[in-house]
Amino acid sequence: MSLSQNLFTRAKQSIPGGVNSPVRAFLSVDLSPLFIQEGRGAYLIDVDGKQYIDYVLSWGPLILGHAHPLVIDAVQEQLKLGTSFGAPTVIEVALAEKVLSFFPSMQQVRFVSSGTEACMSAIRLARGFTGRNKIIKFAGCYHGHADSVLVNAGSGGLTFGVPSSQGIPLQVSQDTLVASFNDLNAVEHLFKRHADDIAAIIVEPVAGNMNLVLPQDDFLTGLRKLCDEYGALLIFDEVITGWRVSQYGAQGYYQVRPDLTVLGKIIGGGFPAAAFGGRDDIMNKLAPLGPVYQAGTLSGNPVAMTAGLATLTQLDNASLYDDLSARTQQLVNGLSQAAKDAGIPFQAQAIGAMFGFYFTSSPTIRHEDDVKACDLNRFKKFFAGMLKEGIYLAPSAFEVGFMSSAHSEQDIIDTIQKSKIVFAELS
Ligand code: KE4
Repeated sequence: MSLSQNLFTRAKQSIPGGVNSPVRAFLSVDLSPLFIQEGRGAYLIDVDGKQYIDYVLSWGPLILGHAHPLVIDAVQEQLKLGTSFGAPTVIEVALAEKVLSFFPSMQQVRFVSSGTEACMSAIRLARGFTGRNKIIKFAGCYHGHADSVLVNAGSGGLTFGVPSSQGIPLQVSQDTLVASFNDLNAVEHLFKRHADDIAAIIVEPVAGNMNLVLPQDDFLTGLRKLCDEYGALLIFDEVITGWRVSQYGAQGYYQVRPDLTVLGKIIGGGFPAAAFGGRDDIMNKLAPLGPVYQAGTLSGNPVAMTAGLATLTQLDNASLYDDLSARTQQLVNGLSQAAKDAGIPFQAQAIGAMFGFYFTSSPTIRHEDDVKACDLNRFKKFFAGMLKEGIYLAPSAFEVGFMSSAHSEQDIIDTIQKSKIVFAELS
């Protein structure tokens, strides 16, 4: 038994499933999870001392890699001043200004402690602003685990084949309308049926919780037009895509302007932080100015704000994104060629510093059903083989991979080389 396996047995005595977030349990890949001792740049070191090239990066936040010295130094200085005050600080204002500088669609931003909290608050704000109740989401998209969006959810909800959680009152889920990603006709049909009661569409503009699914040419502009036509708000959940698909998120990459944006992961630089923001007329509805209540003990926590600001300060750099995109594309091209050489039906794609791969010969991945039709057993074997070779991928066929500026050219070459060994075992 490895130390990780022993620790997992111990963890299950005191924590449900031995984990504090379901996807970490490695259930969908039928393995025991690694317990991590340290993160260093592009690498994870587990409690048994084995090093892995990490393409999960804490599920996206660590675009600069683990323990970036500028982030660590800034946080250490802040810690000497205290950890939390429950009062305004200059650092949260500085981070707010920095966030707004990347997203011109946002005139104000409110910090919270998780993407779930940010999505939940953005939806409440949209309902308060419009006076309407219903929202439209997309099958396979994940917006955290608040009741109103844990319907046909992606990520863990999809990984475990339990698209809708128990414990959600029927009357809550009835206000959540679900369409298929990339299906504008389905969205228009919902608007025609519920015209004056749809408060908002919430969408991952690039889906990252049913594996990577890109918006097809007119999808995002079509959502914008429908929201304008029917008086609903367009909410872009950019918890993954913010500073990931480009330094200006998916809204910058596709040039589509949402009314509200949700941000998370990278914004906290590895600490618990998230945010939601948008136009003044919408944000001014929020307490203490307006009637939509939202609050949080650790919202704007100075340590998390410090880590976020230290991170975002490094991201105001076009050449960094050129390098990230090039490295991600190099990885995807290398994996695709290795699979082809081994005769394995395999597709892979990248956008910015995120990537997805699929065991299928179908060249198009347009929505959740296309991903579910892929060979999930082959994914499991590939995941296990790569882990054995020291490559740490997301332990689910419904998640994506992430690149950091700490990944070297040699790391990419090594990853591709090791994939050749694993693909050969699959053929
Ligand atoms: P958190 O509450 O986990 O901080 O954020 C929820 C969330 C909201 N929106 C999007 C697009 C997200 O991807 C997430 C969280 N992502 C998952 C995995 N893709 C986090 C990993 C986990 O659940 O453990």
